Amino acid sequence: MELESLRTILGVKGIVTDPSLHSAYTVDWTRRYSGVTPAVLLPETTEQVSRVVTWCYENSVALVPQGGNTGMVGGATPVNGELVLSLKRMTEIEEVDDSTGQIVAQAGATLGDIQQAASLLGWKYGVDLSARDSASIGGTIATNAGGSQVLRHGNTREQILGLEAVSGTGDVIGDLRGLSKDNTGYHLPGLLCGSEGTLAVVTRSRLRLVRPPEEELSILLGFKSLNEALGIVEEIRKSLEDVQACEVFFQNGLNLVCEKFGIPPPWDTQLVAYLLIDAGGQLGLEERISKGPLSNSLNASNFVAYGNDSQSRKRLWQYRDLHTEAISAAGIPHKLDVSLPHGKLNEFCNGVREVISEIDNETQLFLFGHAGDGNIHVNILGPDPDNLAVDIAVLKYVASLGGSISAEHGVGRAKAHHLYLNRTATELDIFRKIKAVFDPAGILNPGAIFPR
Ligand code: 2HG
Ligand code: ZN
Repeated sequence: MELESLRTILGVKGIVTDPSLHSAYTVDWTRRYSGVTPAVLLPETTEQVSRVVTWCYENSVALVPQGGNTGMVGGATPVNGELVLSLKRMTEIEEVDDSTGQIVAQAGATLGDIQQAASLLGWKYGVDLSARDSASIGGTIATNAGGSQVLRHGNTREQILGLEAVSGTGDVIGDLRGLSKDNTGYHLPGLLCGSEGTLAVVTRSRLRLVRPPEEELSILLGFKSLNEALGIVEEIRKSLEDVQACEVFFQNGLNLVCEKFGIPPPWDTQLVAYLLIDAGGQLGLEERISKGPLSNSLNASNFVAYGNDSQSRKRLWQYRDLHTEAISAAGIPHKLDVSLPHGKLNEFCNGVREVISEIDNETQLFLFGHAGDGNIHVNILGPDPDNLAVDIAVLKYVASLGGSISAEHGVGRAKAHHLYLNRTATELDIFRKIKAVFDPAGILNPGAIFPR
């Protein structure tokens, strides 16, 4: 490939052609997807992104946009030798507007950078997830990332007030005015958010901030039965005041986390399920919570632990946050990020084990996730990476219960072949037509969302 023109656009520091320096960009976080690339492109400005994409459009060269490369569905992996367009050098936080509670940043700033910049001015960004220090804000927009506080603040899409992006023809589209009301036709930010780099490359965004709570409290609850734990989740969902996260994990995942990281378990007893509840609000949280839907469990249970300062909250959160790393250290898992409709979480968590063991009874199954959103991360160790029999059975089971086969991680390459389980042929056809309008040459992230 003739890369001289790209070198001219990006300068020597903006293009990496040495393959020995590519591994951080060509293997996804799970290690399940990998590829090769002729070059990693590292623009510093929207103008450079636009010139690069224009060149790719004119020369029919495919590229894979990439943020922090923390994705889990092969959505930013150059599996067919595409160029990698990394937004890593576009990290500027351009503005934090104290009067409106809005922040403007380039796509390569990390989620952690955004959170920190907001908090320095007394604001909070409403999205949080454990990869905060590596995940780029652009990547979270491209995947409409959810995380642990969706219950309170919604997904990434709900935070976006304006986007700037580069379409597949190299044109710069969108705006960052941040108008509270703007009904001038189709809502581009809503469409581009979650489009996984298949329609345009997000370069900058204006995001909504929220006021941080006066007080925060985490509560870990242990249960001897799954039904008991999940019963409370429905109660919590009904009375959302103060609750900002409601996470679930199980004994086998907790054991793995404690073993791998050498941390003591919360209690010596082997239980079944755990809920980690996070609340934030005006002072007096503990008293209000003790009178709410959790009151019975809090008063009656021996398995309750409180975290009311940052250190003790962190200690409780590590049991949940370290699941991904602990499982990854034990092998390369099949990861299925799914969501269930209200009232079906219990049935799914009880039934999925059987669905899997009917196909392969030597697997290890770890379930954990955002119970309050009905979002479970199904991690399966055992089957070969290319053996999809178990994956397909689980996804079909989810669809049969009315759930989504991709809750918050995106479709990427992992789920592209299974989208028909949730989308009609007509919808998929409309998707393809929309893609062709934004990306007529089909150069943006080919193979993601739409199978090649
Ligand atoms: C989380 O909730 C992430 O911790 C990762 O979405 C989930 O590792 C996973 O499957
Ligand atoms: Zn998650």
